Amino acid sequence: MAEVYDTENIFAKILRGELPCDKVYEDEHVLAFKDLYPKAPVHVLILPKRPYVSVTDFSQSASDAEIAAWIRAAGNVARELGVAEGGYRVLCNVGRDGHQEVAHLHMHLVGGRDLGGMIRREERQP
Ligand code: DGP
Repeated sequence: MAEVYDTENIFAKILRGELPCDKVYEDEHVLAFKDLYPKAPVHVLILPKRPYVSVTDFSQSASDAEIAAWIRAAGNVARELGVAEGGYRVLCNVGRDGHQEVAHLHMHLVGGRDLGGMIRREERQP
């Protein structure tokens, strides 16, 4: 089933120019801007401009050009912001278990410090 896109989500408003953002990259298919609540010295959100909820519908419905632009944008942002050499992390939160807060697909690109291990281990029962 196709995911229902809420046109009033906060990133839709940013993409329409109704709310401001601190833009770091833009092309025909992609907009990237700084996360308002950064978790590291570099924390950028990279969005396709068209309305996709998550990787799930993007991977099914986006054009090859959109998919290529999105991942190329990540590399461009990493190089531009100086984290390509030291390393960084890209991730997408999806849905409930992924704790996705904003229902417009976005890739987080974080870096500028040692990011530690990837995911907290599940607490073991005694
Ligand atoms: P996620 O859990 O993957 O949906 O993360 C959403 C991120 O969006 C979170 O790191 C905080 C960020 N964020 C929320 N509202 C705004 C906003 O209005 N502007 C910007 N730049 N970032 C926002």
